Amino acid sequence: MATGSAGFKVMRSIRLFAVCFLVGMFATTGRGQNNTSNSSVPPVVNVGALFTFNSTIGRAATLAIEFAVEDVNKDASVLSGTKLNVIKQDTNCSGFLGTIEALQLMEKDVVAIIGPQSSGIGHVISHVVNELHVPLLSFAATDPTLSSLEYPYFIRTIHSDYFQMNAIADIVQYYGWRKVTAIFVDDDYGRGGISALGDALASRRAEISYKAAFPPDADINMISDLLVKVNLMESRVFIVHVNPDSGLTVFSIAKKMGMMNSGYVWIATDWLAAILDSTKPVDPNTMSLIQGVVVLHQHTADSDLKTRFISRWNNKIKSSSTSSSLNTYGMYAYDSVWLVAHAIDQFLRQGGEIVFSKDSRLHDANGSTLHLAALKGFGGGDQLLEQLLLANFTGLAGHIQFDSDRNLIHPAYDIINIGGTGSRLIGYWSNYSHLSVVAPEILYGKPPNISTSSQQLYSVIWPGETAMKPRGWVFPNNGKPLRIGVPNKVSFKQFVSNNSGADNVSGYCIDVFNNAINLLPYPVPCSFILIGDGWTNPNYDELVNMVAQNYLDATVGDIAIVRNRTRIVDFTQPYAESGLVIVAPVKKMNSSAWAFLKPFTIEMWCVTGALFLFVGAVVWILEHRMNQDFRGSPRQQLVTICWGKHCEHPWTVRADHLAVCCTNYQLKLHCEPNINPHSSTAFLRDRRA
Ligand SMILES: *C1O[C@H](CO)[C@@H](O)[C@H](O)[C@H]1NC(C)=O
Ligand SMILES: *[C@@H]1O[C@H](CO)[C@@H](O)[C@H](O)[C@H]1NC(C)=O
Ligand SMILES: *[C@@H]1O[C@H](CO)[C@@H](O)[C@H](O)[C@H]1NC(C)=O
Ligand SMILES: *[C@@H]1O[C@H](CO)[C@@H](O)[C@H](O)[C@H]1NC(C)=O
Ligand SMILES: *[C@@H]1O[C@H](CO)[C@@H](O)[C@H](O)[C@H]1NC(C)=O
Ligand SMILES: *[C@@H]1O[C@H](CO)[C@@H](O)[C@H](O)[C@H]1NC(C)=O
Ligand SMILES: *[C@@H]1O[C@H](CO)[C@@H](O)[C@H](O)[C@H]1NC(C)=O
Ligand SMILES: *[C@@H]1O[C@H](CO)[C@@H](O)[C@H](O)[C@H]1NC(C)=O
Ligand SMILES: *[C@@H]1O[C@H](CO)[C@@H](O)[C@H](O)[C@H]1NC(C)=O
Ligand SMILES: *[C@@H]1O[C@H](CO)[C@@H](O)[C@H](O)[C@H]1NC(C)=O
Ligand SMILES: *[C@@H]1O[C@H](CO)[C@@H](O)[C@H](O)[C@H]1NC(C)=O
Ligand SMILES: *[C@@H]1O[C@H](CO)[C@@H](O)[C@H](O)[C@H]1NC(C)=O
Repeated sequence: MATGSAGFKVMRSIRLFAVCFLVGMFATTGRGQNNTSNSSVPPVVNVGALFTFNSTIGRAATLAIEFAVEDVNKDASVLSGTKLNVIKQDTNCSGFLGTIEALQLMEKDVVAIIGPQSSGIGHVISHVVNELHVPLLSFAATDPTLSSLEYPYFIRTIHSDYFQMNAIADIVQYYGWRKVTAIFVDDDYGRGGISALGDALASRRAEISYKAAFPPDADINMISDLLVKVNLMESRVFIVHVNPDSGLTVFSIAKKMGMMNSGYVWIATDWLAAILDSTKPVDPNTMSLIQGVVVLHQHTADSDLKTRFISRWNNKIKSSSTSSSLNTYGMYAYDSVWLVAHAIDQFLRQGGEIVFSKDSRLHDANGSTLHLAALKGFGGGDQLLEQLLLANFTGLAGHIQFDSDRNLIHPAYDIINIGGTGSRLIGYWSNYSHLSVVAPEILYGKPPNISTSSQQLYSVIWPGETAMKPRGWVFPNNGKPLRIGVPNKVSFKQFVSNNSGADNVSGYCIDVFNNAINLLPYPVPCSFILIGDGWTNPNYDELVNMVAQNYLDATVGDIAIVRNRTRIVDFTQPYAESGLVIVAPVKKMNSSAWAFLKPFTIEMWCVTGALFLFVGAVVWILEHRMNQDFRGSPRQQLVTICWGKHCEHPWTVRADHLAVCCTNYQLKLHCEPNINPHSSTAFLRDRRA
């Protein structure tokens, strides 16, 4: 049964329980059909439209759909001979009503439904349309979990929040934040979007550290309680993904709580852009709430069509006071009508017939008063769906075409920074090249470049009128300063000493500590607590124990790092290095003139002397037969052995001696008898020359 698992999804919404039962009844595999109509070119084609009229999105959609129907019926090339008739139903922001009204539309021979606006209703009636083969074209249900695999008759004519959340994750990554807090409305739209955000952040090694969800009908107290909780958390990057119709409440409460000041980062999804687009000029009170917020806005390419449409829209709303300004949802609603018109046109051209059949299993025989038998399936649903997915035309919001995953091609967002009474475009995000300051239409002509170095945004003025990028988080012990124990010493006050009050300590240790704290990229509030009575030095083991027992968060002082202390607390690197020291008893030594002999023992000196004579003897043996210098009386020869050749300048003689030993007779330092020692030059001469 197709709805076995799908029924489970519906159960998410308790309010829709009754509907869930009803949907279960449609679920069958085979259907008994009865053709009721068989005319090849019908004079009228009915299309349903399902949204909340009195909502930010709905007000724009109402007029956009009205314009679109007018244009389609005027255009002779599309649906010639057939009138497109849109039957609108108001879901009034209610999942229950929305579902009932969707069922009512099915009784009215609609070939497709434009809507629903709400992702929650989208989930429920997707089951119904799957059975009745009526395609749903939602221009506002952005929940990424409304996937085409589970709901083949659901087509999203707007970009899925999957892309928007990837855009936010790229912004978070661009600014180097690691943790964000998500504030969202706890319905299918909110949960689906935030779950996509979690996935997108995870792939960029960031995370949602806290998910703050509030129910769709939350009152001011609930939201302020939630923001109080959020404010105690570590992250200062808030992603707000709520409904346009209640979203500004979050900001007005945040502003009251001082959460729109410097240090905070607020990123809003396109709901805020829809509000700003819809109310022009924007109320200055609203603008004052959202200073410094970064907003995503569905990117729509500029075109003549768009320009003409906007001026037509503005002319229209001048004459009728109730309508809103055009927002992107209105553009997508307009394009959805055209999409349906093109598809029906193709469907009829290919010989398709608009035939409705009753589901034989929906008889009211067993006493039900729900008139379920009135629900009719569209016989040509498959072919129409096929035509819808083959769409290829340029609409108001850009090129309308679906990729193999049934997503609209070229998802892109404008990134806007609110400041003063207006907003500033700081860049674009596109699925193609991610963050960039160049419009996506230009980028599509170039090879995609998503390298980190190519990501670029213009500077942002953050909340609190600062251009400096907020750090994005605070010390988690928010508000409570760290308790730092300081020994109240009597001796060695240079290390630590109390000045006059308990909070005023000074000394070398405190200076080191303060400098280290200042090097941290975030402020850490500390309070110093003096330990000890000031009459005797405190017991440092007790001081260390206080940290271990969590009475203190840390302690600062001239505390020695010893083994049993390291077992219970962590120490910093020592700032006064004593090194590894071995203490040994000192032997008294009497100093004398012979102290210079101390380095070597007597035996060592003897060996050194013997070697001296031995080398001389070896040299004499080798030399005396051929070298004149080694001849003469025995006394002369003895001097030569011990001292080298007798010469006026003793240095040159020694050099001679060494040269002979080392260079195997090749070179000889020649001794000049009459040289002046200050300008002496030694000649190197090849002996054999
Ligand atoms: C439907 O149209 C076909 C021709 O296209 C015709 O043969 C058939 O009789 C029609 N059926 C009804 C019920 O009108
Ligand atoms: C279609 O319905 C009519 C009565 O409305 C009935 O006579 C006919 O047999 C049905 N045809 C089929 C194929 O069920
Ligand atoms: C319904 O009409 C279509 C053509 O319009 C035809 O192919 C189909 O067999 C008919 N179904 C029944 C049950 O008569
Ligand atoms: C639309 O809703 C607002 C509150 O959301 C309400 O004040 C207003 O009266 C409603 N307008 C209509 C026409 O129902
Ligand atoms: C929409 O719902 C609200 C309460 O949720 C109700 O006050 C209002 O009358 C409803 N509007 C319509 C047109 O049903
Ligand atoms: C109505 O009830 C009878 C017996 O209670 C059952 O056989 C029949 O299938 C039911 N019909 C429908 C449409 O549920
Ligand atoms: C879409 O239409 C354009 C011309 O308008 C054509 O060049 C392009 O190939 C079409 N794309 C597809 C996928 O059919
Ligand atoms: C988005 O980009 C990814 C990878 O770059 C690509 O696989 C996907 O098809 C794109 N989606 C759309 C809708 O363009
Ligand atoms: C992407 O952009 C960066 C910086 O603009 C550039 O250095 C790099 O070569 C580009 N890569 C490609 C593939 O174009
Ligand atoms: C701080 O030291 C001063 C003397 O320098 C002493 O009078 C005072 O009582 C000490 N304060 C504390 C809290 O021990
Ligand atoms: C701490 O004491 C010094 C002088 O001993 C004084 O200049 C300084 O203002 C004091 N600081 C605080 C915070 O009391
Ligand atoms: C560390 O050892 C000393 C002496 O052995 C002892 O007095 C002290 O209590 C011990 N300290 C800790 C924290 O165990």
